[in-house]
Amino acid sequence: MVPVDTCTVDGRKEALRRMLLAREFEDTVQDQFADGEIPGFVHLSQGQEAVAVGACGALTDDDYITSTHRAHGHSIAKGLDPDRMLAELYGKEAGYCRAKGGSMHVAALDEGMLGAQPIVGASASLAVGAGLTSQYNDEGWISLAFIGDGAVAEGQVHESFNLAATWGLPVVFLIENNLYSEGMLFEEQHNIENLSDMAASYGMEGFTIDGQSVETVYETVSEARDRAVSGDGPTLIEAKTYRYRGHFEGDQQPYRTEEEIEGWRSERDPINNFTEKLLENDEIVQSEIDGLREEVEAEMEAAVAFARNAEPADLDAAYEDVFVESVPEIEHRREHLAREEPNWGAY
Ligand SMILES: Cc1ncc(C[n+]2csc(CCOP(=O)(O)OP(=O)(O)O)c2C)c(N)n1
Ligand SMILES: [Mg+2]
Repeated sequence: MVPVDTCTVDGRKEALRRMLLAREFEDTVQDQFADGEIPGFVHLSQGQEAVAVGACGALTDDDYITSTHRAHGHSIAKGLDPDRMLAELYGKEAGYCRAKGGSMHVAALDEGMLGAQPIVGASASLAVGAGLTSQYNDEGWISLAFIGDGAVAEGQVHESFNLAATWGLPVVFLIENNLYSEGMLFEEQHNIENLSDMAASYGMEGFTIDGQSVETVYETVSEARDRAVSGDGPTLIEAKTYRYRGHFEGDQQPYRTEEEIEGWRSERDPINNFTEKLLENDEIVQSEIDGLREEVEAEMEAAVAFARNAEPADLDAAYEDVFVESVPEIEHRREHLAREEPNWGAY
């Protein structure tokens, strides 16, 4: 994959391509869900692509992300295969989790995606565990947690901030403040304007940034990554952004107006504004942009064909991957305890 280094022209074009792909992926999911092809429940993130692409672009292939119920954009930005992503959503065996995850639980451990976490706040704790692994084994990679603004009202997120800061873990906490938590407005849930102000109380660096600018997100996360790998601990970043669709597909959205949504779409769209900037700076020409759009459309058409034609999930496999069969370290400990303390099981 071409790196998303927004400090170079090629990197900026790649950032645009990935944002277009993330948008096309979700537009496709929106349509296929409406047509009844995708079962279950979906949460879309059109409008938030600059956060996903800027952040994942600043990571290496060895770094991990953790995500929320709104994870499609993050997964695509991390480089997951749209075919297997869509197959997962379609309930097919070829999906990343053999359809056991669906939209809200996609995980691809080999590709740096530790999992979408619909338990609000859990993405933070999971990233802390990963960061501890990297630090403990001196492995040099970092973890980045995508967290919603609503999740910042969860206790486990604060425990995660505290542990990561106290232990100096190589973690980046990236709050996507899309101004809503389900139907609750940001100001109904928080009494401060910038969530990154919380960083100081944990002894972390904190930044509030424009989440509609892929370059700003890329630069801020790159610096946070540098701090993390240098042993300078975690960073708390709040990226202000906006989702165009409802909390979930089907949400009637009584809590906001069509004008508000259109205002963000027409004035603050991360893809349109970035495209205009590249055109103004003579870094891209319109035919190239059209070509990129056609490329991602074709990629998603192929993904739909792949997902439709893939084998349905194997129902007999439902109980596989549920219980751990044997973990040598645990077996060893169990034997040791049984020898040393025959009654240990009674506790
Ligand atoms: C622990 C927990 N509490 C409540 C919910 C129900 N719930 C699902 S998404 C959501 C809102 C999350 O808002 P935010 O963190 O801002 O993320 P966004 O949906 O805006 O991406 C809530 C309350 C849940 N899934 N888990
Ligand atoms: Mg939110």
